[in-house]
Amino acid sequence: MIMKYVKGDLVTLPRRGRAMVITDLHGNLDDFIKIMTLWGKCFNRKCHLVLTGDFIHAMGRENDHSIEILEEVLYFRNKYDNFHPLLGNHEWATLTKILIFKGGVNQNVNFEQILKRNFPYNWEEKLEEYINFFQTLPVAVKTANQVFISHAGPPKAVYNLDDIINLTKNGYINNQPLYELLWSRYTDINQKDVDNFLDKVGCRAMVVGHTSVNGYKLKGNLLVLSSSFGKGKKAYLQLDLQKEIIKGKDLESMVKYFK
Ligand SMILES: [Mn+2]
Repeated sequence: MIMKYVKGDLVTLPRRGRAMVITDLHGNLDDFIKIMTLWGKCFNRKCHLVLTGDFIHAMGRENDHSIEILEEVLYFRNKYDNFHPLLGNHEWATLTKILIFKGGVNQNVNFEQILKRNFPYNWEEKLEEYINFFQTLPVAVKTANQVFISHAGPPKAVYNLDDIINLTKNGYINNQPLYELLWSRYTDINQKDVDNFLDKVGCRAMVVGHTSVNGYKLKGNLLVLSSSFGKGKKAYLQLDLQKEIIKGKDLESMVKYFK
């Protein structure tokens, strides 16, 4: 495993090049292939690719390509130091074995069933392998131009960047800041909480997925993106790592749509 940019639970990106930020794939293989093709064209894979978690768990079993995506994500993470999958609440639920529902469907049961379908003889081993992999996933990215990227959030009880770097040291269960970083929705957070958090971690703007929007939604300094599973348009962020970012609005021109 190459961990050039990773310290504890945090990925730190330098003031150089670009980062593509992709949210919530939820087992959509067609979208994943589109993204990987796009990344291939982004300076020949020299751009950073950030997947902000929830690459697994679809609504129905027929179109759930979580396993195919997971195998690819594992492969690319081991091969490229600029490929950055992060932990989402669905990976968290799989590793903690805490039940999670989506569209009324028990996703843990669903995931076990697709594991059994793909690996009839060794599905339990594969599940352990995936759980071990999820435990290696960072929870956030901080860029040199002061952008914070995570699955959801921000969490309240975070006082400095070290709290993020050491976030999973307290375990995955009964860990309130981790829980909030993975589950808090922008609809339940006010702009003051976002700004307080950004202040503590030395950032100016924050990018999350987790809550479905029509492409993107900018709320103060918080940019919410839906790249695959969402409410219509599918958007990603083509983040210029050199540009000075002083507020959320500075990210807006870097939001791109999938054709
Ligand atoms: Mn989510």
